[in-house]
This record gives sequence, structure tokens and C-alpha cells, in this order.
Amino acid sequence: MSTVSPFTLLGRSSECKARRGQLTTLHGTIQTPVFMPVGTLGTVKAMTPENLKEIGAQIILGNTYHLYIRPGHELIRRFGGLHGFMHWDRPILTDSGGFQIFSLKELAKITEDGAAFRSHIDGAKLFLSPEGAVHVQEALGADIMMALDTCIPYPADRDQAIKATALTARWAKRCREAQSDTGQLLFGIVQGGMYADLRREAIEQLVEIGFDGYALGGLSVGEPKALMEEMLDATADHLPVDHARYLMGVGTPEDLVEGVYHGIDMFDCVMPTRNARNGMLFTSQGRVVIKNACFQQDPRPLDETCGCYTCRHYSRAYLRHLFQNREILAYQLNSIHNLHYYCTLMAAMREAIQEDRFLDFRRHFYQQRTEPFA
Ligand code: PRF
Ligand code: ZN
Repeated sequence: MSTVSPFTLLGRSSECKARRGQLTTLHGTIQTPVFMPVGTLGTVKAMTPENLKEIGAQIILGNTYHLYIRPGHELIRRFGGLHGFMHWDRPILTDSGGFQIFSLKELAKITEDGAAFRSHIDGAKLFLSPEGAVHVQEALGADIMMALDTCIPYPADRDQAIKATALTARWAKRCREAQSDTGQLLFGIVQGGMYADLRREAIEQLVEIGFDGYALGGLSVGEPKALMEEMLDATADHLPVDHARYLMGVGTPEDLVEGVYHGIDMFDCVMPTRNARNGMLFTSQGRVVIKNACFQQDPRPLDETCGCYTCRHYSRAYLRHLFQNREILAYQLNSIHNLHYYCTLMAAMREAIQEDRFLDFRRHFYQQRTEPFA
């Protein structure tokens, strides 16, 4: 449990809140702002670790909830943690399970002690306490662990938000106290619903406990985009400057640009991989729906400006053919391209901040697209 911040601020935009930094973990140092591909079950779907390295992934995400249910953290521990089990030697962040349990709704019962829930696989009775969530993440060998939180639905009345935010703070303290001295990092999660004052209070309580980084949870849960931005705007200046800021489960390429603009350092989202498997591809011009008939004879790569394996070797016509026939390779090639797009976007933002031209970059990003992202 270190008292010095593992995050170093390397530069700041002179025109907005965008920041450039680095975060040091047991498996290496991450350059921020960063996007973390989601590997819920110990695999970023359709991607080998070699594929991930080639697209420039610095860190990936795993899910405590899923891995705890199956195959179990003790099994994974015996295989050298997630790193050994899945053959990935770069950093891993694991989410605590709070959000997944929240998503189970009637299958979960939240008490002061923790969350009682039924496995979505076989209905078995399970329980996750704040202490348990930390111990599971320690067994998984996560470089960055997340405190157990209770995500607040949207909309939620103020009373409900107050109760859930207070419980999250008490759980956060128990997580910090349960942590062993392994060098693994632990991030606190800011809840508070759509109430800026509750979020600021939550930040104060978490900073008082002291975490290695701070995440904004409970956003992108169905609220209008303007409301999420309002929350980012109202909280960014209250988060400690010398610690990493992680916006959980966000988002579209536009969300990443806006998040960085508001001073966010880390993001994760299933969108690039999930959309890839659904045939929706991100390009510098906007989105491409690969099944569209207009691509039947199209010899061009998906994105003329993209240097990914998929764009270097395959035509839109071939990718459409693979997708239409539900060929397994379609999922891999599409995932490689979309994740490359996300990671390259982050690299371009890092460079723009470094050269103090982030607003220019942002303007250009919007001008380029002929198609808005969904
Ligand atoms: N809490 C946790 N994980 C999350 C969220 C949260 O609020 C979100 C909300 N966008 C995504 N993932 N623990
Ligand atoms: Zn590409």
C-alpha cells in the first residue's frame, strides 16, 4: 500500500484540462491517456495477446465477477494469475464486480456486508464482500484492482443516490484495509449518481482513505450525453491532480476525445470489440457497416489511413464476404481493426497533448468525419 502516487503527470494542455501522464504498475508503465481493451473472461474476444501487442494495447481489463464464478480465482492463482493463465505479460486491471452485480438487478441483494447474488451460469448462491473482492483480485494477480462499489441506476432520486454513495464509501474503506502488501494498486470508485455535490463529497471521502487512483463510476448508464459531460466538468477539478483518473465503461470515439478534454486518463469499453463482431467498424471518416451492399465489390481497405493488419492486407469486399458468411476470421480481423483504431486514437491524443495542440486535434477529429458515430 504505497503512499506515493504511481501516476506521474508529464504535461498538461494550456487550453483545456487534457493531461499527459504515466502510470507505473507491477507489469510495467502505461502511457496515458490510455484505452483498455475489455477481456472479461481472461480473453479479449477474438484477439490473441500477440494481436493485442501489435495494435498497441498497453493494458487490458478483466472482470472479477465472471472469473470468480468460472473458472474461479483459486484455479487462476495456480496458473500464475491471469497473466500466466492467458499468456499476457503487460498490465491488467480487474473490475471489482460491483457493476456486474448491479446489472443482475433482481438476482442480487445488497446489504451492508456485501452483495449476495446468484450465478448467471447455474443459479448457485454466491457472496462478494468488499474484502472478498480484493482477495479475489489479488489471486487474479491484477496490477490494478478496483474497490467494490454500488452503481446507481439512472434515473435515481437523491435519497437513493445518497444511500448508495455512502455505502460505496464504507465499502471502499474496507477494501483498502483488506489489501495485502503485494504492490498491486487499488483504485477507489466515485459514485453519486447525477448529483454533482454527492460526487464531490464521494471524492473527498475516497481521498481521505487514500487510493492509488480514482475512477468515475455510474456514468454512461443511460443518461443523456450532456449530463455525463456536466458530471465530468463538475468533478474533474476536484480529483487529485497527481493521481490517475479512470472513466469506467466509456465509450464511443467521441466520448474518448471529450473525456480526455475533461482531464480523464483511462477508459475501457466493450464497444470496439462488440461492434467489430457485429460488423460495425470505426474509421477516420466515421463508421462503416460492413454488410452493406455498397462494399460488395469495394477493393479499398476499410480505412485508407489505417496501418492495422486488416487494412494492410484485406479489401472491404473480402471483409464483407467473411462477415456475411459468419466466418470466424471476420471477428478477428474486425476486432484487430477496431481496437487498432481506438489505441491509435489515444496515441494521437497523447502526442497532441505533448505538443500542446489538443484543441486543434479535437477540431480536426470532428471535421474529418462524414458519418457521425452511433
Ligand atoms: N462501477 C464499476 N464498474 C463499472 C461501472 C461502475 O459504475 C461502469 C459505469 N459506466 C462501468 N463499469 N465497478
Ligand atoms: Zn485498420
